[in-house]
Amino acid sequence: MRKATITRKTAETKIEVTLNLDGTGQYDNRTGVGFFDHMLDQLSRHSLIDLTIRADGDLHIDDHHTVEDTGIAIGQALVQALGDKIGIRRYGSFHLAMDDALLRAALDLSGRPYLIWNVDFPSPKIGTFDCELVREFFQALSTHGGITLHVDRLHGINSHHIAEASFKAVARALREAVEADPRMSDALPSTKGAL
Ligand SMILES: [Mn+2]
Repeated sequence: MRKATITRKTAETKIEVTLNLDGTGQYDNRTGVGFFDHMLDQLSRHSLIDLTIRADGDLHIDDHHTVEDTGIAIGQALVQALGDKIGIRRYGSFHLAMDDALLRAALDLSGRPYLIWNVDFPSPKIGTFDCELVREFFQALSTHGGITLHVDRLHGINSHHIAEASFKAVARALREAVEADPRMSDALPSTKGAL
């Protein structure tokens, strides 16, 4: 079973992530940051990766450590659940439209972290949530998940829609990349012999 649980504890946050790559998009995410929970729910729902997250972070400072460290823990859980990556599609991409927002995500589960983040927000905040933390989350996910990740905002005038469409676009791309490719059977999708 492609499942993993990661527990990560620092002086700033205590985070537990459980995920199942072969799930149905069931989620139970509680980080103490409402908008971020809403985004994590989208990530699960649209990737079909079951996701349970409990985060207890230093929110009296701000949301930064909690959001970043949750990204780290999800990335680590992905690596553990993917294991040897035998038989997966490896690549995924998606154009996601949400009202005014059009986001494109393209990713490679290459083991090589690389983030291209071409997403500007028209406002600095969504409610009390700092928009710049969306990039921090995906930077942490890319780095610790070993993911080459490109995200581009092609259109968008509403920050909530732009953020949400970015999570949904990455979710759909991730769904494709982690899936088993029936033509790949038990082969590794690389000519290098390792991913
Ligand atoms: Mn929403």
